[in-house]
Amino acid sequence: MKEKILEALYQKKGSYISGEELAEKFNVSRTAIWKQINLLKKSGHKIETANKKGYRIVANDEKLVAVELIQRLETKVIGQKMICLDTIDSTNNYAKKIAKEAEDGTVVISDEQVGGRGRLGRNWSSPKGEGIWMSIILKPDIPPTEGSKMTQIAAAAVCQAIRATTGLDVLIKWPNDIILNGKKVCGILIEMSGELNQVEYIIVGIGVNVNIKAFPEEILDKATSLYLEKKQSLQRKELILSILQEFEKLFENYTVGEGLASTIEVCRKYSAMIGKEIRLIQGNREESVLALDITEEGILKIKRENGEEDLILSGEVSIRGKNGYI
Ligand code: BTX
Repeated sequence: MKEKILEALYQKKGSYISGEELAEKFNVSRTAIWKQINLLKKSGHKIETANKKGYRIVANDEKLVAVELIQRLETKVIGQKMICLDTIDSTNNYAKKIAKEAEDGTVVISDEQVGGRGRLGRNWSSPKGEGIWMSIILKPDIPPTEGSKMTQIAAAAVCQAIRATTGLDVLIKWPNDIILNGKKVCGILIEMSGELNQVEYIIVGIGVNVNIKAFPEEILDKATSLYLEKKQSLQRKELILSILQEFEKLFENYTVGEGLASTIEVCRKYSAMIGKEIRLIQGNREESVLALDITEEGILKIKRENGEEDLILSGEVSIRGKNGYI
C-alpha cells in the first residue's frame, strides 16, 4: 500500500491530497494512511502535511523514486517498469534473479551497491547516492552472438546522454567504458542467459560516477566523476531519463530497422581510440597497435607493427592508452 500511496501523491504533482480521499481510495482508515505516510517519510520521501488539506509530495532531487521517474520518462518499453532500491549487492545480480518473470525493458536502480561488479570478477565501486547504478533487462529475439552489440548500444546511449545533459566532452573507450579527460567515468557490464540459438534475457549493467567526490586509493589514477570534472553537483534523475531514452532509440533502430548503423556512428564520432596508438593486453601478452576503426558490427579494427590488420572482439582483450589509462 505504501507504494500505491506514493503513486497517488506523485500523480497530484505537488498539490495536496486529503487523508480522507486516500483512505477512501484504498479502503482503509485515515490512521492507516497516516501510518504509511510516516513510513514513507522515514525511508527518505519528503511529504508535507497541512491541516485540513492533507499531504503533498515535495520535490526531492536526491531520492530516486520509480513512479516519479516513470511519469517523466519518454519511452515505450525501456524503464516503463522500474524498481528503485536503497541498497543491494549488485543491480545486475538483482536483475538476474527477477529476469525470468520480469517484463522486457524492466530497469533496476539502486542508490548504493555493496558488491558492484565489473568484468571478469572485478569490483565496481558504487557509493551511496553518488552515482547511477542500474541494470536494464532485455528479452530480444536474437542469438547470443549478438549480445556484445548491446555494449556498443549502451556505450553510445550513455555517451550521448552525458553530453546532452552536462555538456561534458565524454568519449567512448571501446568496448565498454566512457571516459572523461582520460579517466573512466562510466562502465558497462553485459550479462546474458540463453541457449545456443536464442537469448533468454540480457542484463545491461550501467554504472556512472555522477557526484562522487573522492575515489579509493587503488583507482584514483583511472577513475573520475562528472562532479570532479564539472565542479558542480548534477541531478542523477535527468541523466537516468536521458540514458534510458537514448538507449531505447538506438536499441529500437537495432531491432526493427537499420541494425547498428546509428550506434556505430556515435561510437566512431566519439571514439577515444580511433587513429591512436594503443596497447592491447591479453593475459600477460602486451602489444602496441594502431586503432583503425570500429566496424559496422562493433568490432575493433587494428593495425599491428608489422603492418597486418586484424579484428579484435570485445571480451578478448584489455586496452590502454600508450602512456596511461587511455
Ligand atoms: P571493468 O572490468 O571494465 O572495470 C572494472 C575496473 O574499473 C576495476 O577493476 C577498477 O580498477 C575500476 N573501477 C572500479 N570502480 C570504478 C568506478 N566507480 N569508476 C571507475 N573505475 C572503477 C566495468 O568493468 C563495468 C562496470 C559496470 C558497473 C555496473 S553498475 C550497475 C551494474 N551492476 C553491477 O554490479 N555492475 C554494473
